[in-house]
Amino acid sequence: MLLLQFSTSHYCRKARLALGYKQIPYQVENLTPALHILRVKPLSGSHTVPVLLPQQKNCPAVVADSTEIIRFLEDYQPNPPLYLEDTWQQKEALRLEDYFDEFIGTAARFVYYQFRANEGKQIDPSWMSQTVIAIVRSQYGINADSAKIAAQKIDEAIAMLSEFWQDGYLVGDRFSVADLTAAALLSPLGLLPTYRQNYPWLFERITEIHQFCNEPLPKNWQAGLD
Ligand SMILES: N[C@@H](CCC(=O)N[C@@H](CS)C(=O)NCC(=O)O)C(=O)O
Repeated sequence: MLLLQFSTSHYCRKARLALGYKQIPYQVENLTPALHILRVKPLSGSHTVPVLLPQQKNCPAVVADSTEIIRFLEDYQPNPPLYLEDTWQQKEALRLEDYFDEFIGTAARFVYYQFRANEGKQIDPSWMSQTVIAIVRSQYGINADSAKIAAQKIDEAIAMLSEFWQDGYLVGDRFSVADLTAAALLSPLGLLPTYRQNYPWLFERITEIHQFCNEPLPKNWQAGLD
């Protein structure tokens, strides 16, 4: 299998966590933001990564979008499962996956890039990195005001997670697509000292999930503790 990705994208991390959890061998092709469209658009008709090319008999040639990738992987290799057997619980897990995809992953992007352009500039002050950050901020309309609204959404998600994650799972009594999605899409916040200091349990859980999904933690993960 070949995963087309941006190495730093948290939605691509979500796909890698699923591949790693199921211990499916895969390779990655790292794309350059903006130029990625030339590679991705003809394949999926869309402009986003991740895109998975299963390269297997009796499989679709292209699976685009992290949610569709997990749906495909669950069918391709059901064990260990990311979906839940109980119909109500499974519906709830998919609802939470969608909530984290649509509201929290996008909010984390705002908070993260606002930080990287300001207090977190020293993490990588290079021209290359700051140019990518400037392009992303302009593409999504990230500024102090929009980042503040995003931070409120993140606070709500963390309040919800504090009820379930301190000693359990988001749905039912085992790990599911909901926990995986929350871990992937909140992982960019691990670089922000305020979140690391205020919610140590959150990052312990994200770390644990990376370990059993066989996925390295984000680069500079330690910088959040400095
Ligand atoms: N709903 C999509 C979201 C993916 C997404 O937003 N990917 C971003 C990177 S984090 C992207 O490809 N941005 C480039 C673009 O929009 O042109 C998924 O879950 O795969």
